[in-house]
Amino acid sequence: CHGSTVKQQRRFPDDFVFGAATASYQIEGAWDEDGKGENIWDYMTHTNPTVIRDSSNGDIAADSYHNYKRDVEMMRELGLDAYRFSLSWARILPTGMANEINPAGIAYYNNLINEMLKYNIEPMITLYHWDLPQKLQELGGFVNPLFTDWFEDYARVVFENFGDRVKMFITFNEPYQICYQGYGATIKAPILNSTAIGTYLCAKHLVVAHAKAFHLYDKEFKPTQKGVCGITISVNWFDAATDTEEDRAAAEMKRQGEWGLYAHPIFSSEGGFPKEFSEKVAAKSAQQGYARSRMPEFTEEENAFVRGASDFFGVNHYTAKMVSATQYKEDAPVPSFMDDMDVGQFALPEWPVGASSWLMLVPNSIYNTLTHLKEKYNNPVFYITENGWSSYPDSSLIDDDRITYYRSSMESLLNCLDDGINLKGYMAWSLMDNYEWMQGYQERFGLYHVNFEDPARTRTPRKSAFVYKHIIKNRFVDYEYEPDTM
Ligand code: PNW
Repeated sequence: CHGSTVKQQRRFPDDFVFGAATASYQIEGAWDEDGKGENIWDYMTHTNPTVIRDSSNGDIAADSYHNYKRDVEMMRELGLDAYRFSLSWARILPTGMANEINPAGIAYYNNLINEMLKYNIEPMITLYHWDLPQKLQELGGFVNPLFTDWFEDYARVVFENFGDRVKMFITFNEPYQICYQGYGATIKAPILNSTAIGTYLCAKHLVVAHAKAFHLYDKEFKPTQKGVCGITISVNWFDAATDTEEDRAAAEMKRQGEWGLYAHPIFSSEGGFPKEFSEKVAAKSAQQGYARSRMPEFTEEENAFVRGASDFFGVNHYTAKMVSATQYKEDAPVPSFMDDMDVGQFALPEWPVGASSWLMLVPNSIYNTLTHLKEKYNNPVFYITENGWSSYPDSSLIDDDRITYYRSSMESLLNCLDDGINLKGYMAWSLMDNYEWMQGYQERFGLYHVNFEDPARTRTPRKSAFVYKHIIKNRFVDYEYEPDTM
């Protein structure tokens, strides 16, 4: 029974941070305006448009470059405490290198930040959400060990220009999606498909680059700017299909391969890549005739540098899968990341599916995830930095399926808080419809609908926007609430 007068409502504390998230390439547009350089998504979508489901690109996207005041107005309409957005590296540093700073790029983000601060909305900056300057990709991008220096130089420019007003920095968004999907496969730019090697080189360099930016902030900026710096990793919940030892080991292998590669070096007490996974890759590499493991190790010095290098653990969480040692295995090439991991996965039939084939609503999966991470990594500070539901382009503004998903997430968050998990905030993905990467404009995650046919890119709140607003304002989930403006 949901009778709000009968049932005692569980509440979110007043200082719990509710927000929404976006990413530069997905919303900004203005791809070559005012001195912006080309990035790997500009390059890929222009030279190879058919890799995108609807052959579209982010040239204009939601045109937030010209609509930032409306974006902030939406944040105010929702009553957001915070807004998480990412910086376009090539808008700030057109060639990727820090020798040449584009003043128009700095001005755009200053305008956005200042507009938010007028209304007490806390800015959270992601330095890297997948749009690498193309010039750096031509030098190898993340598989070049010098990447760690380029990223540190870029981070310095960011802290120097925005750190006086921005108190929360996230270095990277979703290393697995960058390293496996982008370098190891053809699911994200730069579609390098270097599955057995590129994935792991990227993993190591990304983690070291993160640590360099963290230490730079910690030593040179934090003492005066007093903010925090962390990383966001996508962590879905992977449960063993059965209670057998084989399936439990398979689930652990899946967790190590998908997010442990990035979380373990930073958040575990021993550091380095996860033990079982790296031993497995080393053994397979030897078998396959490689002179050394395809997965690089961390030196003692690197390990110490990376370990503990984060003020918080940002978690992007969407869904869950069951993992099996024997069933649902797809044929994987040898050698490959998938062959290294060597497990099968499936979804339960009762889980509702969104417009994205991978996205199922799995009750309490946030709680299961954070409980696991809390145990494993000694109770760090957590933020859920993304969580959301996709619908089809022609779906109604009355998005009851998205409301069901968000309410289910809220219950899971409250379970976390009840259990003493150190969870400080939650960002909905997304503030508005945007360019959904390889799916183009065919999957919509917005609390606000965006009309991509309309040159003005008009934004209209969905029903879920009103429900989220009500939750933020009242700090509990009211199942009786029906917006009267729809
Ligand atoms: C995230 N998964 O990617 C990205 O950070 C966003 O840019 C993107 O728009 C959003 O989620 C929706 O796709 C993910 O399978 C994609 O768990 C898939 C998964 C996780 C994150």
